[in-house]
Amino acid sequence: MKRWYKTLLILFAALTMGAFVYLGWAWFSNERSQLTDDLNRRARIIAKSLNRTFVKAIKQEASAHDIEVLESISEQGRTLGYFLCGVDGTPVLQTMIFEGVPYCEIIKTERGEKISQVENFGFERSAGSFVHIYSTPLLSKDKTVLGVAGIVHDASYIHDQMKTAFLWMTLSMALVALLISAATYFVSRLIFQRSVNEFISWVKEGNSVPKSVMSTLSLLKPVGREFTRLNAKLRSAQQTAQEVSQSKTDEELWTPVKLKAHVTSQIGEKKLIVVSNREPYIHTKEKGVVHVMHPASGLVTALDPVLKATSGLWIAHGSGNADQDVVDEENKVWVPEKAPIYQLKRVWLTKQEEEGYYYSFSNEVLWPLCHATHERPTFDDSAWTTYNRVNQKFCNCIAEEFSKKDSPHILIQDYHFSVLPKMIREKRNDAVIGLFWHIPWPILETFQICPWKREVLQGMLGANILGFHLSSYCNNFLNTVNALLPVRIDWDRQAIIHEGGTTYVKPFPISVQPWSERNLPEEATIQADTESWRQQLELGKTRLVVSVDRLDYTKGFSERLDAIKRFFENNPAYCGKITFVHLAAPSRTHIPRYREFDDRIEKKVDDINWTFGTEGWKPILFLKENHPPYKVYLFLRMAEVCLVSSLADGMNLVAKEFIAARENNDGVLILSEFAGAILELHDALCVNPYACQDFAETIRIALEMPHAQQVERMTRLKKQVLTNNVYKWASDLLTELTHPVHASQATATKTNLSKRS
Ligand code: GDG
Repeated sequence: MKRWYKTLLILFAALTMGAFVYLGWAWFSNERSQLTDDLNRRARIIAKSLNRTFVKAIKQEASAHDIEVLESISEQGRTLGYFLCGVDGTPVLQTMIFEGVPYCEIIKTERGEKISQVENFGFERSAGSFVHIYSTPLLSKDKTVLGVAGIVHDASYIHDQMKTAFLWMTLSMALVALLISAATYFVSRLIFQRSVNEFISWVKEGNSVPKSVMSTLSLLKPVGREFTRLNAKLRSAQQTAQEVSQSKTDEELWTPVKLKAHVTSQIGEKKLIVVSNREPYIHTKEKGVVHVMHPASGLVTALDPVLKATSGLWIAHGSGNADQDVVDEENKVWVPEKAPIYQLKRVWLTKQEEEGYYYSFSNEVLWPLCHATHERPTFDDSAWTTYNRVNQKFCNCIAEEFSKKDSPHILIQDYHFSVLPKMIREKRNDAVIGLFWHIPWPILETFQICPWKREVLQGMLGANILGFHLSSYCNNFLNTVNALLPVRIDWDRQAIIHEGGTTYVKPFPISVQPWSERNLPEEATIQADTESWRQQLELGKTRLVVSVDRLDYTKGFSERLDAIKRFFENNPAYCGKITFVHLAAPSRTHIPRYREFDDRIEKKVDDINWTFGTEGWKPILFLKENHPPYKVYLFLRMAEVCLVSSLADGMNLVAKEFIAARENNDGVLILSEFAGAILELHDALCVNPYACQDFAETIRIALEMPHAQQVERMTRLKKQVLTNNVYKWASDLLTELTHPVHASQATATKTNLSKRS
């Protein structure tokens, strides 16, 4: 039932009650005033008819007959008597003892002066009975006040009648109130019962209480919310315990189960908040049906189990076209849908905010600046302003989650949020904040062209921990900060000591999730699908060289194509025998630079295919679309060689995914010396993508490498990748974040500050 309907019902009951009370009171007042009016009228008639006699009496000119007439009024019905007061307010003549006659008072103030006729009346208690008193000034012919005449009536019958009426009214109102309350109660019960039953059945089934049910029960909402939270925690703990007891994996190997157990022991009851631009679950709507999409991203893969283990909160930009439809009033949705364990809180951005913060400042300033691939950043003041505004928006959203008791633990992802750590620190000084930077950090000379370099650095220093993939990026960052800000660097501990505290800068090389965990089909199906793709793409018996990248200028597409062209020029015998397959995912197509880049690459591919292609053979298959992860896996398995030609790359996950996909431990990885992964993958063939001739020659060497050598190298590479997988990365990062040093530092700064204040 809608909330407004419930409110309306209660309002109706309250209004009806109010109306009854009002009507009862109006009737009561009306009765009373009618009876009073009767008495007033009667007293006025008597006073008028005796006026001459009263005047005579007050002037002490009354005859015995006059006195007799006056005294006889006490014998008439309810009239008890009269009184006369002089101009000084003292009684002159009276038929009954009547103490404290306030009705003579007016005369005192108007002594001897001319006034207009003023009546006075009221009820008094006299000698235990209830009387009505009417008084009126006695005037001479020239309107001079001579005194006051008063008529006294027995009013106890009014008192009795009103008492009885009041009793009846109270009784009947109590009855009406009882009836209305009973009716409201039964109607409410009737209406709410279904929702309560539904609520109870959700509780019994152990699921989270859905929004539809919650919204019908505003009174039970806090209970429902608390229940959902506890249930998620319980589910998470149950799942972890079950998985730990079932897992028989190698002690050395990091698995989601081991990560969960580790994180639980590290973080305990504390709530972990992860912040990223990209959300881990996207709700989309097609023909009115809502689907949940789990984006293929290393970051999501690594942090999803962490959130599941802690039953924490993930805050991200809500980008799906059905995202708004599924969230509650706090913009949160429980995920995963079938067995909710943690909450995803969505931040909504306007087109203008997305344009300035994401496309412009993040991807047209920080992305080219940090990759330093000779692409000039586009500095734009308004984009910087919007970037800050959006970071502040995320900060406010995070602050809504702070509990008074515990220091919040916040793990921020990537260059979209460089100024967020400082903003959070300003709101909550005891927060423990980590920022992981997924792209390289350039040398000082490159970074310092940024007009807002100090603001970016100061923003980042709000974090307790700054993570990069490589030590070299950490060193570049330390050098940059050292040169641009008034700080002290502790080079041994890789720490920056600044006015806000200490920020540690450490390397955490990211990695991949084993393919076996990604819901792959049976081996027979994989084989059949491989064959089907070969037929579909008319690959015949050609050998495959694969590349998988987002269509981004940093990935070295152009240089790779130059090397392929040179390879065919140098080795014409390979024509018709090798096919280079590019799985290219369109990326940031809203940015003109990216659209122009796409066009240039397509033209280059066309040129090579035109130059070397023959009837039935294309040297390059440029497959431009968002390929499903299973297809990526099939091609990484199908190919003999994988080409990664990044001009600059924080790590490069594709290189590691290729290694992880090699079922038979064969195949060759050609890896750019400018990809972060090169530091771990020593058995890859290293190339400088700018050196066209060497690159082309390396392709030939890879294609001609003896099988035994391939296996020897690939076995070592695989051990490296599987041991240092994405779960190890997440565990190292969280261990550092939850390290007691950071929590104690945060508390110490807080104590110092409060002492100062
Ligand atoms: C940033 C840093 C760092 C690619 N095409 C498709 C597809 N992919 C998947 C790959 C891989 C991921 O996207 C790309 O990861 P990379 O590491 O290669 O590159 P970036 O996107 O630039 O990532 C990078 C990374 O963050 C992690 O820190 O390594 O240096 O630049 O997983 O398989 N996936 C699907 N369809 C595609 O068409 N499903």
